[in-house]
Amino acid sequence: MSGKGAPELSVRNASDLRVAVVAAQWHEKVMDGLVDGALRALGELGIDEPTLLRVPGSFELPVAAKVLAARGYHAIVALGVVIRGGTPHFDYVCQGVTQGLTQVSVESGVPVGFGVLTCDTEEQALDRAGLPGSSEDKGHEAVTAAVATAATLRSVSEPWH
Ligand code: DLZ
Repeated sequence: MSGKGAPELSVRNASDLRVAVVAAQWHEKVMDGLVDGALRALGELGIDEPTLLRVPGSFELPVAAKVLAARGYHAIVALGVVIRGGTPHFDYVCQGVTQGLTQVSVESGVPVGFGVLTCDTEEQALDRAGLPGSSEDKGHEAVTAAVATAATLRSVSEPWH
């Protein structure tokens, strides 16, 4: 999948949103970049006190997102890195985390930003991690998408609340 065609999102009226970031711990250097990018994006949006939760691996992201959604957060951002190895484990973890996060988001109505890198090599992951020399900043992107969606959904629900 190419990153070409990504929109320039402008997010307004989001500084009072409660946002939680849940991050796996495999592949420390890549994760450091993703978490930094996510926190930087939140700071730029004026969201100064996000919750940051760490789980062991990407497979644990959906259950954590589900619990956070039930706690009343307006947006959740899931960060992880899965790198292909020589066994089918990669496919199971990728499928589990992708379907799990989709299910949490759709069933709870809480936007879940998908900041999970699924890469063939560590080099590909580093290139997307928002580190010096990276060409993409997926932690930052995932925050922007989740918060933009939460702000949009709030604007449509206001007349009824
Ligand atoms: C087991 C495993 C493997 C092989 N690879 C990764 C990975 O590349 N990235 C990641 O986030 N987690 C990995 N895990 C751990 C699983 O996500 C999960 O934590 C364990 O299977 C325990 O449930």
